[in-house]
Amino acid sequence: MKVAIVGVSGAVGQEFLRVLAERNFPMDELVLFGSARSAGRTYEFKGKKLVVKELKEGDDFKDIDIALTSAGASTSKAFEETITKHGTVMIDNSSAFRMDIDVPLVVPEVNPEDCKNMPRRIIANPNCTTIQMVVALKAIEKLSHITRVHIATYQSASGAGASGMAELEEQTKEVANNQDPTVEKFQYQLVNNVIPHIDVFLDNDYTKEEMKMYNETRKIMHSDVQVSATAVRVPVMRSHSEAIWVETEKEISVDAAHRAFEEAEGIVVIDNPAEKKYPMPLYLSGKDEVFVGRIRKDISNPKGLTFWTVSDQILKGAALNAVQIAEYLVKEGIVK
Ligand code: 2RA
Repeated sequence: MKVAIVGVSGAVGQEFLRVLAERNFPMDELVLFGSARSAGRTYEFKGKKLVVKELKEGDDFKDIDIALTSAGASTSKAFEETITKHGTVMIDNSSAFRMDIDVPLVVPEVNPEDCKNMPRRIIANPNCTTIQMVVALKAIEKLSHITRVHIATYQSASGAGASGMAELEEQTKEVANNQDPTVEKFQYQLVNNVIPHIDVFLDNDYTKEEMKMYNETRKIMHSDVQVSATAVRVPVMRSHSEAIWVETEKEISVDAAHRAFEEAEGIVVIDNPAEKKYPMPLYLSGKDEVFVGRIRKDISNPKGLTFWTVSDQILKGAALNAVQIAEYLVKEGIVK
């Protein structure tokens, strides 16, 4: 089994290295690809130094079984042919192919079987906010069909990559020293602020980020569920939080919801308000799971529930989900 990482120098690319090593992914060789700027850099993997090769058209992917790609949508589109033409399965973390009808969009806890139909040898990794949400929604859907979801996201700086995290760190120091904060990656100062604007605004006055949650959730869950999101950037380093309201066909009790979350794959419940126990990004970054708390009836809707989720955007929101897809492909013998 030969695996490639494309975009290894980025925040998600670096997390691919860590997750593959930590989960001891079964492979004989790992090849690293990056831009001309990254070519020649070395990264350690399981005690060996690997040199980054420049991603170029040609036959570099001839013997590669799985390529984990996270180098931006334009790069994924430009190199689709180069990566897949010899049969390599491209598990792509960018937004390039997510809504293509012939590309499965997969969260292993929710719709793993969709991996079995990949005519273009591409499997798309959903947007980070969608991944953590559908892991939680899956538990509720098993109890009763979800007809409507409202979400408010509290998205960390890591969603804007390593440079986003660096800018938050820089602003924190500058503001502490009464200096004008550096504002390049985000629309405004992020420290002591929240910004209700992630990606570009569309004609319906939702942002592209918010419409990803509508479109991707319906594709992954094979559902007509109605979804309305407000995506907000908050001064947190690397975990996204989400306040979620669901409406279901049948009324669901809080106890039933609690049990469903407790029993669900990939979820850890932290929910004891009396003891001030609820998920918080500061304490859960670097962990694999989706954390669920504040589970309660939606007092405005007899068929409504509301709850809070936290998950590491770079891990389950990107690198871990992609590696879990690769693990599924190997377990099912889809890639040998
Ligand atoms: C963000 N979900 O948080 C987007 C891209 N990772 O910025």
